[in-house]
Amino acid sequence: MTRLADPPARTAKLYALPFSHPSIAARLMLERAGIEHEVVNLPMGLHPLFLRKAGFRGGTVPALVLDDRRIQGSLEISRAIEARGPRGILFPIEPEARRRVEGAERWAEAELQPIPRRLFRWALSHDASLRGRAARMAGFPLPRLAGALMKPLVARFARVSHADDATVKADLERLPALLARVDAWIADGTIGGEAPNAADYQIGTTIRAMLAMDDLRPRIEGSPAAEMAARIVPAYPGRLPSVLPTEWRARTA
Ligand SMILES: N[C@@H](CCC(=O)N[C@@H](CS)C(=O)NCC(=O)O)C(=O)O
Repeated sequence: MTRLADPPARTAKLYALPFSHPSIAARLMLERAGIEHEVVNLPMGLHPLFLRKAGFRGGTVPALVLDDRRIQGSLEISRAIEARGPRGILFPIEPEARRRVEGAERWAEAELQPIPRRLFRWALSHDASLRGRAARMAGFPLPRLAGALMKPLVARFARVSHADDATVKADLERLPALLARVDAWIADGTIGGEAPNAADYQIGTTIRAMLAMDDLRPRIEGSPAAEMAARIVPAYPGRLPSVLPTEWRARTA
């Protein structure tokens, strides 16, 4: 009997935003696992509409179509890639080591990942010229007009991520303790090893996003976390100029 050839594996499709650190994490994990993929960069601000149209339930990137399944969220994506194999590509095979990497990844997604997003959204909601620049970088025609139209959208996104003065100030207060935790994981080998794991991608891309922000970089550069992040993402797409009031910035020093 003639055996039908396996159908060709379909190219995975990653829906992303160019400056989105979890989107960059998802792309790097696909590359690490050698999964052929296409990246679809969505227009910032309108991305939830495009995601719904593409059949996703939620409105956030990264969102991935892999083997005809829709997977949304960086934690779900790392697990789907690991499950597809090769085994051990993103999580250690040894159970205790895996538990530590999962814990670090989960913590980083919940505690660390929102910090650069919140600062970026706070900045966008306070600075019209930045909105214009972001619109231009996102490829909108007529960036000044797009920047103006973005104002209500930015206000909405700032609200959902609690990008208000009190929360951004609290993030700045917490930053040294959060970074110390990352440095401790590098020291004990949970992350920062020769072969990056899922927590390296989650943490490294977030720290790299922070290093691209002029208000945060001075507090991070020179640390083991900064060195690890630069290895995970050698060049970050974009840079956020200093936006914080001077007296807030002093809190990170
Ligand atoms: N924590 C989730 C969510 C990621 C997330 O919030 N992504 C942002 C871009 S960095 C987004 O798409 N936000 C849209 C929204 O807040 O509606 C993950 O790791 O995938």
